[in-house]
Amino acid sequence: MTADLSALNGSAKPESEEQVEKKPQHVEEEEEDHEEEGEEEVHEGAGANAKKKKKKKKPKKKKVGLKQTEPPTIGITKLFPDGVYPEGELQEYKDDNAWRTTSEEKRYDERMAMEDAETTYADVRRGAEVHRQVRQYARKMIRPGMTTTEIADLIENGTRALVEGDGIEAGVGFPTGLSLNNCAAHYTPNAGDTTVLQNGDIMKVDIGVHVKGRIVDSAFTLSWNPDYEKLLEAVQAATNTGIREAGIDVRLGELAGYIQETMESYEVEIGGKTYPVKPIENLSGHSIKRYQIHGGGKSICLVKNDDQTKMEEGEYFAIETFGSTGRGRVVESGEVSHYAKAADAPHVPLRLTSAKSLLKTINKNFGTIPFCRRYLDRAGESKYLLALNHLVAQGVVHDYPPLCDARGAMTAQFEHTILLRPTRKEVVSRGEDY
Ligand code: HZT
Ligand code: MN
Ligand code: MN
Repeated sequence: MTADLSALNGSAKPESEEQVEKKPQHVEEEEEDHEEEGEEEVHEGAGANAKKKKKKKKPKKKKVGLKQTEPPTIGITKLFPDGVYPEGELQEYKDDNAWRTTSEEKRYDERMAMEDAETTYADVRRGAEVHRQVRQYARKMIRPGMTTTEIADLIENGTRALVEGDGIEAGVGFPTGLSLNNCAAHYTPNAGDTTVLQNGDIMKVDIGVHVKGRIVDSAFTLSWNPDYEKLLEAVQAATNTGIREAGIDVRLGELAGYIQETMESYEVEIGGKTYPVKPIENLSGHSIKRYQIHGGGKSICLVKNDDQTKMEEGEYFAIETFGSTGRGRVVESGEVSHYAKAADAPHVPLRLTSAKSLLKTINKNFGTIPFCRRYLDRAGESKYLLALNHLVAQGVVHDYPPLCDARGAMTAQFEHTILLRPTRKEVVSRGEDY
């Protein structure tokens, strides 16, 4: 496997000094008989003086900081009991926007945004920490010979445990994408799928986590064939270009050009044949709104275009790029697994009783969060396909078929969720792995 497995405890990479100070203190299993730091006692100390006389010696109650288990089972709120989750990587705005970081006005805007931070920044960071820990475990466990169903279960069970939810309040943010080889996106197994991961496969692992509708959308690619390493490198570099060049007032068409330039600066040799790396021209990154994976309607294409739309302060984006050794275009192909209730679902009177009933299940369990057939199965639904297809035909639910390049093409993807804060950009899902 080409991935770097050196990630330590699933925390964000400490980039800034502030972050180093905030490094999670609760992931190490430590017996604090001797608590000279007294860090855990903030709640009972009434200021600096109280802290000094740390005399009360606990009667033999050995305090144990919690450490994540394998498989991951401990909720993130238990690992960060103070409710302060690690910030993602911070990047300063560039060029015309360099002033924002120090601007008095923008610092004020940031404090104002922070007011509702308990709700926004904290929620998205909690989801991001779940994402880092789940994917770290996934990278460690996934190996050829496993079925895609086993892989999806491992990731989704981990997510549900760590995010402490399985529905609208918190849970899986969208079906786990496990697209293989020429397929770039939106494959996850349906019930009965016996697909086994092969040694020569290249798998896009796209994981979603949400806390109160704040979806963290981040993906990486795994392969066990050294021939694909350069392809992965090209696509990771292109995604990092997209992240670096993103910013307030940046035009989406220009941003696409930078992504394209990075991707096309690579060529790869696979099985003795050289291929240019092509950005997949009909896939894109996207803005994210609460409970809407593509809310806000902005798309970041992978090929330069004349879209003059600008990124704006406060917006969330999934920066994702896809590279291919094939045509660099995907078509819908294969059995559908992914669905989502339309955010702007028309209120149509449903003739079909089964469709009405299924829609109730969807409303109750997912709202507008994307789901897949496996999630309907575990919600207790069965023989729902006719009803589901009816909801799709009525425009109440959207389907998202697998998206695949030509046969024989190899595709890779990397993706992060970023937040355009007033003073700086936060790569919320960044970790030590990618
Ligand atoms: C749709 C359905 C899902 C959003 C991108 C994506 C996975 O291709 C505008 C631009 C999950 C996500 C989505 F179940 N899609 N990111 N991660 N897929 S998209 C899109 O439909 S809409 C890209
Ligand atoms: Mn994704
Ligand atoms: Mn996405």
